[in-house]
Amino acid sequence: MAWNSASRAESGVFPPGDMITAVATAWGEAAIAVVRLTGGGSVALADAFFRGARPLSLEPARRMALGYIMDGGAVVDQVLAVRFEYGASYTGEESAEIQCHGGVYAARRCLELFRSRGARLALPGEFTKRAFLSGRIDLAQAEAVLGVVRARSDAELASSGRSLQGELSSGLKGLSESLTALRAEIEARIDFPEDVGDAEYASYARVVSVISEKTASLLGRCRVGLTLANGTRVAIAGRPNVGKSSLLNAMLESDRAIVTDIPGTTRDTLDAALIHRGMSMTLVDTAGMRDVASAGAGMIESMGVERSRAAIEGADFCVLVVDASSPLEHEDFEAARAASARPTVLAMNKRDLGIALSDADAKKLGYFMAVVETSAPSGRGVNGLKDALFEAALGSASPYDGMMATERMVSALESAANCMEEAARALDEYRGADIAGSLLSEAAELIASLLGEDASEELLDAIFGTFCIGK
Ligand SMILES: Nc1nc2c(ncn2[C@@H]2O[C@H](COP(=O)(O)OP(=O)(O)O)[C@@H](O)[C@H]2O)c(=O)[nH]1
Ligand SMILES: [Mg+2]
Repeated sequence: MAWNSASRAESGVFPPGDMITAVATAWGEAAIAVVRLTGGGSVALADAFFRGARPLSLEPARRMALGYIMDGGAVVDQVLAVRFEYGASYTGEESAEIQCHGGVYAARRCLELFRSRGARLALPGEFTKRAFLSGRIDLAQAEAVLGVVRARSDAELASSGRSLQGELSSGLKGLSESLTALRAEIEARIDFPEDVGDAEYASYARVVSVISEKTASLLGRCRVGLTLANGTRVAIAGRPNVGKSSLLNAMLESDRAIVTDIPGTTRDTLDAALIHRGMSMTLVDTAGMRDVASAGAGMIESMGVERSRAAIEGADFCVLVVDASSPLEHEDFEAARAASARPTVLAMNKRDLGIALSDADAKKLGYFMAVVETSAPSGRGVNGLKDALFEAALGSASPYDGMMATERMVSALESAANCMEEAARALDEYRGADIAGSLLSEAAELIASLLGEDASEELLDAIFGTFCIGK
């Protein structure tokens, strides 16, 4: 079944009495726990258990009232309760929220009382889904809610905040309106092909290129938001003893990995999280590429080498570490070959011990996005290495330009951009306004889908199913 704003409004969204409830705060010991209740009849239901100076239904909306949750004659907890009116709540429905004392038990009892009188336990993301279905927020904003919940840095929070406040939505709406207007103009002329001359084609093409540019800029900002949300995975590769684990520790500013001068110390991969300039990275220390056959390595070590390869393949980027103070060895080339599976930054480590490697040597190893000189124990060059990785992931974009977006949004925007490009080509080649018109209409539909217009139940379930219960 498909939803759109018209059918939502006509159907009144939900049958009265479809009330859902959940504990909205994390389970565990805490100062307070919030129980949420939404749907027609929520306030009357809360009133069945709330005892304050007056019933909650007689309290002004959105004002906290002190009272008790009662189970028959017994006090469950002293609470603060608040009611929200239809059209002025998170979900858009009549709602109530109860703040119990923290810990799990009081909130759970309150939840059970609500369930005993007809509210059912909310599904993951169901409150936000209702906010979407009641037309309070669009799909781009709903997905941004999840971004806010999961944010790990200021930049991520800011990018989610921008999408939540509707910056992405209004960009998308603008694109969709321009596309629809242009398509209408083109289609109005299709029945009179003799009226569509060079001048018309050229003017349509100009409009398409303006819309394309706006799409590209929005897409760029969404890619930044997506990269921020996903974080980036960086494998640290190189032959044994070049200082991979030391570099990882220096980047983290903590002794996470074991460092020794015995080659082959790191035998398994190790993941560590780092946030640099608002972007979260997962650094993966690897065992080091060793020529397993000739080095007479044991079985554990050769498994480590296999895992290193897998770690590189599972990463977005690679740091190839070499010992800058000694000539390249066979195993450096081995490691460089493995690293070349991903865009790579070269770290010329042990710079403090002198420099034995030339630019020509570096070139022999392959192509690198950047070359950085480091000496891990002193931390020299380590910030430059982080910057190089940051730029590899985000290019010249500022993380503070990002707008929270999901994989689905970015790929739909990419497809829309492709449609526009093809439409522009069709117009350039005078291949017929009808082709351009239908490509533009496809682009408009893709963009509208991001706002959730005519979204299928399956898509909504897939999106909201990733939320937590109570959100
Ligand atoms: N002088 C110097 N020693 C380093 C540097 N980086 C690592 N080392 C030393 O090199 C040895 C091997 O380092 P480690 O990080 O375990 O290398 P891995 O096998 O590549 O992980 C240790 O003794 C480190 O202290 C560096 O930049 N300068
Ligand atoms: Mg190591």
